Amino acid sequence: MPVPGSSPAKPFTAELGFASGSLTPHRATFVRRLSEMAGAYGDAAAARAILATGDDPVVYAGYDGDVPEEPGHLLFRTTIINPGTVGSEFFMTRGHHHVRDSAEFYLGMSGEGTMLMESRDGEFAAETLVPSAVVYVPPGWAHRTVNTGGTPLVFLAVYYGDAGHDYASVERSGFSRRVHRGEAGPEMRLAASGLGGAAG
Ligand code: M6P
Ligand code: ZN
Repeated sequence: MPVPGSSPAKPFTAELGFASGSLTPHRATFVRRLSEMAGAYGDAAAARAILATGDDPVVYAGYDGDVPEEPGHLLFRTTIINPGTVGSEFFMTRGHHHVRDSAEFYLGMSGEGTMLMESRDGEFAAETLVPSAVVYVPPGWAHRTVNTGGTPLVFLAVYYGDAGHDYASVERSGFSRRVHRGEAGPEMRLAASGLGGAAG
């Protein structure tokens, strides 16, 4: 049954490039550079130092499936997070809540990473995102994805057409944990402040 108000859409098939993150066909592409999210990183001086060199690295980019952003549809988007760090903190997405609390799932396609998730009452969870892993984000959990490897982290995300992105709460207080490059590998550290309150 068609959902009232939704635009008519015909069945179609899209093709995923598991290594590149390409999506064919796609409705749009997006690119997120460091200058657009420098405040997300714990080490603000390290972010400023990178930008001061005149470099503005692409932290992540992706492709949107050709689906309307309307109730009843499922949006799907690939994301490619480049390898890298700001100070010792790994490259990551801005992270968001959905405007309308609703679930999402991620399929790992290439590379290795960690998904940080935090509920509205401050409960924290982390899941490993690797090829073939399907990570479920329940309604009401903010989510951020971190590339902990040395190659691009590529994944597919599927979410409701009317989920919406709410970045404000994450920008205000961040997540309670950050993922850093440690001597023996990735390390999860308590952030100075987070959605769940002060920690550390
Ligand atoms: C995934 C999905 C998208 C999201 C993207 C980048 O593909 O969760 O909805 O936009 O990651 O994350 P962010 O919007 O937090 O920068
Ligand atoms: Zn989401």
